[in-house]
Amino acid sequence: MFFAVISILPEMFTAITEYGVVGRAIKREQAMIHLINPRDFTTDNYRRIDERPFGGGPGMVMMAEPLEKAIAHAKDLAMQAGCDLDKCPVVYLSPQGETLGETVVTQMVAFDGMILLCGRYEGIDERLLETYVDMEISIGDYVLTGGELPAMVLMDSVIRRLPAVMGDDLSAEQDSFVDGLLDCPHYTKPLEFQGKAVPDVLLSGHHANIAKWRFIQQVKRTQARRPDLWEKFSPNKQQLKWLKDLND
Ligand code: 4G4
Repeated sequence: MFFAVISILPEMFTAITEYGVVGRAIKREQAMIHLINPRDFTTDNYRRIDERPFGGGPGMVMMAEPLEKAIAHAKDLAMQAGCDLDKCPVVYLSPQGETLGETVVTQMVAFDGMILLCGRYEGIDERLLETYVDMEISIGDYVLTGGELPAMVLMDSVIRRLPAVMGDDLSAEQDSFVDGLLDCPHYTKPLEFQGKAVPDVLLSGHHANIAKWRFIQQVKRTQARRPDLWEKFSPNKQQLKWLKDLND
């Protein structure tokens, strides 16, 4: 999967490109992240990318022209990487966007790639956004100093869902939210910690009972913590049977 990130602080992205599962995916070329600094597309001696807002008021606004050139460069790179531009949307990370959830992430896993536009200051000139932005995404209802952290959150959530990255072992699909429920609890060594034992069923080696127990734990947690998710949950055949046993 292809990513081009347009940001005036490209160094921030080492947080994901050099570490952990995403860092490994990049080394293996399962995901590629191109960093594009709009400052490199300025023409003035000061390399200005921001200006005072028309109409006055506090703060600065990112100017359209360097960003337009940065987007054109990102699209060139996407095509060189073999992307169909219709499957490589320009995504703007902003507090005004659609909230990111596992449903949006699942849609994005099907793209060839994405061009992520990171705003700073008070945001970006509206005319650039109207012309070039295909999707506007928020990672939640809070304000940050820039779109860089949201862009990293988005890339992490998409890259960890690529089948090759998780070794095709379905562990990403079994996670919290992907199947519409919260995750079950997990246990490992030692057998006893702070006087607390590991639930017996997990030591039984009975795989069907373990699967059922984990599902029931997911249900109980979701009902207690996220009634909104429980309301929307639609069980498959097996899960329906387990729920019946629970209520009998
Ligand atoms: C666009 C407009 C995203 C981008 C204004 C970005 C929170 C999120 C930014 C701004 C962001 C989010 C500076 C307010 C950058 N903050 N919730 N900040 N601001 O996804």
